Amino acid sequence: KKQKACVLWFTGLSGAGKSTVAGAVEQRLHEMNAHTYLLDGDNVRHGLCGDLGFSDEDRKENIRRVGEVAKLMVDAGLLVLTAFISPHRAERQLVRDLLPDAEFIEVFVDVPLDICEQRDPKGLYKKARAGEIKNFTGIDSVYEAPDNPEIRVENGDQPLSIAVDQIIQYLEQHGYL
Ligand code: GGZ
Repeated sequence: KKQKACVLWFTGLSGAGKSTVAGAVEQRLHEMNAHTYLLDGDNVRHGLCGDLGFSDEDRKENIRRVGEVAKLMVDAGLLVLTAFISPHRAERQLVRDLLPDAEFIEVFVDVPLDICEQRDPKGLYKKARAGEIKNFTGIDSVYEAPDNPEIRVENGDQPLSIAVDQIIQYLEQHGYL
């Protein structure tokens, strides 16, 4: 059976685990012989979006470019996973509008801010609180949670595998796999 191309658009706070969940989903998809590509800050913010920072305007352009690239990859038949904070509803909607309905799947990685801040894997929240980083999402820059995401996973205190199972199940039940 052939895979149906789509974008799994992960959104959530810094430290919510978007890249971790997306990476684990991708690994599971590979075991199922699916063809995928994971776009995240590591492979985008140095190259394609290397000229952009974290002002509202730059984030908007970041998300626009990622959306356009994801669309090209869907045209190429891939299951695309993207892991960006993408803090603004309006920009996520713009990406949604680039694609046919069934090809955009919004995945809200829902972790309360205080837990992200406790995790603080890169010490960025601490720097933001100290005023050393400006416009940090959740501190002095907005995060607008999705109202109606196709998938909402909790990645606070439950095992990663539960979130991964939930996403794989969604893809199977909706005929993507
Ligand atoms: C938010 C920032 C900032 C500011 C640097 N605000 O946890 P991380 O480190 O690895 O993920 C964050 C990443 C966010 O980049 P995105 O491309 O996902 O953002 S957006 O969708 O809003 O364009 C964080 C790091 O970059 N980082 N400065 N001010 N996150």
